[in-house]
Amino acid sequence: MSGIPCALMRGGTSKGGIFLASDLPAEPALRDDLLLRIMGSPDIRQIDGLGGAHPLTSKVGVVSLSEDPDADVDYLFLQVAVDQPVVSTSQTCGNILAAVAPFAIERGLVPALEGRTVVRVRMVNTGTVAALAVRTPGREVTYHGEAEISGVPGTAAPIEVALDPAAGALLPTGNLVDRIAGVEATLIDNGMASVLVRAADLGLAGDEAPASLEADAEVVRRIAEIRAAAFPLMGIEGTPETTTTPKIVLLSAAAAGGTLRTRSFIPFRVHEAIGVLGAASVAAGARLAGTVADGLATLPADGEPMRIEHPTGFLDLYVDPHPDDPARVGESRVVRTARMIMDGKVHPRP
Ligand code: NQM
Repeated sequence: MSGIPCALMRGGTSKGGIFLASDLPAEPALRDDLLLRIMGSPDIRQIDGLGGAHPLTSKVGVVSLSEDPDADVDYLFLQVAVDQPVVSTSQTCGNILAAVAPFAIERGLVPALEGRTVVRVRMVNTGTVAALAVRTPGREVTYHGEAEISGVPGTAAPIEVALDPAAGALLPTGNLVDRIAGVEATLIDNGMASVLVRAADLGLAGDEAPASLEADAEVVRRIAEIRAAAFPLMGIEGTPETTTTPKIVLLSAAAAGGTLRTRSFIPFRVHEAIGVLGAASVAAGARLAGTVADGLATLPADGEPMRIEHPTGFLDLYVDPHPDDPARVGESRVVRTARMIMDGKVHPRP
């Protein structure tokens, strides 16, 4: 039994297998076939693999040294579908990104400095770069610390994440609001292709539990209609069946002192929290006057973070206004935590 070197890590509110690219086949079809067998897909319980039977725990990060002078490492994100034989590269993941930085240090791709080590990561899926500051006392990664993030029990070492603005158009249709599938929507991409819709426009309060939204056949049907209408307008490659974008995010006024309250369809299951880049895209929508968030969002005072409320708490992040263009936004900054859960060898299903 030889097995494949693999770290099982939590990154933010997600979990997945993190691999060195050199430990996986270079050919995408062979790599994807192997990852399906490693994660235990397709199977709603993923009983025969590493996957946790939910999209948030069926994720893979592939890491290698970068040739980009602006980055230390390249990070390819792969979403392994739970119940379909599908592996998608159509999005990146800002939560798993938080695991990639300590992994790169642990594997010796980036030398640890005394105290704090910044890892510059090129997100291969989107072409944008993020800088992550990892605590490295004694030149070793520590996962222990005082940072708390909603959706994860306990505390851990903070990882400060600074995300460049998305490389492509923030508003793919050029409009602040489009009318699609009979509803007003803001199609926006600040790192995650997202469709912002007012919960009230679908007859919802916006405080519904993820399971109750998933169980509501009419809501599920409307979300699918909205996604199908948005898909061709957002310049997303592939087909709605084999991609995981756009995400549909329902907005309502904040209920706990934040900027906005959200419920995110990613795109079939409802997120228990919210994705990092998903939140950055919502926050960008809140920053621009005239989007569907206008009138619902309560913007923070200068210097304060935007607080995106979600089903298990909130995600605080800074999305700077653009210095000279009111139709764009600047850098996004957020604190995440990560943990090495297991580092060893995984034995794929034959
Ligand atoms: O938006 C879930 C997650 C994500 C994505 C998803 C993410 C992000 O929470 O940056 O992190 O939207 O599929 O892992």
